[in-house]
Amino acid sequence: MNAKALIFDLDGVIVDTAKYHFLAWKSLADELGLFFDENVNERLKGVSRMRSFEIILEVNDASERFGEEEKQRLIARKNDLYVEYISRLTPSDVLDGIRELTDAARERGLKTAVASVSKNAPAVLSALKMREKFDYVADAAKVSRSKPDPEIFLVCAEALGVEPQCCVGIEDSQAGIEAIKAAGMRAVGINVAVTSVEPDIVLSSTAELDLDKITA
Ligand code: B16
Ligand code: MG
Repeated sequence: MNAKALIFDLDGVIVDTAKYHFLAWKSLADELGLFFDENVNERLKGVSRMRSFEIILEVNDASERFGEEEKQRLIARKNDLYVEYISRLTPSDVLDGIRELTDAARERGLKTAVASVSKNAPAVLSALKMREKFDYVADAAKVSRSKPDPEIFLVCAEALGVEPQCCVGIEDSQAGIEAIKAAGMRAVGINVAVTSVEPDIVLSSTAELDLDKITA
């Protein structure tokens, strides 16, 4: 493979914010008397805020329980809880191997981008002091389709000026792996609970990321 770019997911790859999304959804679900556990949470990874809430409602046969305005109010509450958690992030929360990988990529002339559908991504990257490590960060507000649609990965490739087949995408979610493969890129999966599409390279943690291995 002639790799020219690395495209990183944020939540669960650069930092373990996936656990904060879980805790925030869990509080909201408990308040509303809705069932929510780690298995349901797995389906929310890489999925937009509203779609995540709709999945929780579907699992509970409660899709019709709230009107549009009420749903907006409830997901805003979930986000307030999430923002409270991420306000405590510091540079020491960057997952093992990520800084080393971005440095090695830059040294070797590879471009780097972040493909996160989280509207909180800029705040998270700035708390981690990681924004300057990437050539491009996708704007979640301008991406109309959540993963597993390939849109966000294709937007990153285009912004970097690199053909999708020369990009390596790194993800922790099944929806994200599907999005990378649908974009025509090589997929590296970090601890992915695989249900359909297999990543090209399977790793159990970010500490195993190695530039030679993932671009070979
Ligand atoms: P927000 P990623 C995704 O980020 C998360 O995996 C997903 O759980 C979350 O619902 C989504 O961002 C939206 O996040 O509510 O902060 O806008 O994995 O694409 O980095
Ligand atoms: Mg993720």
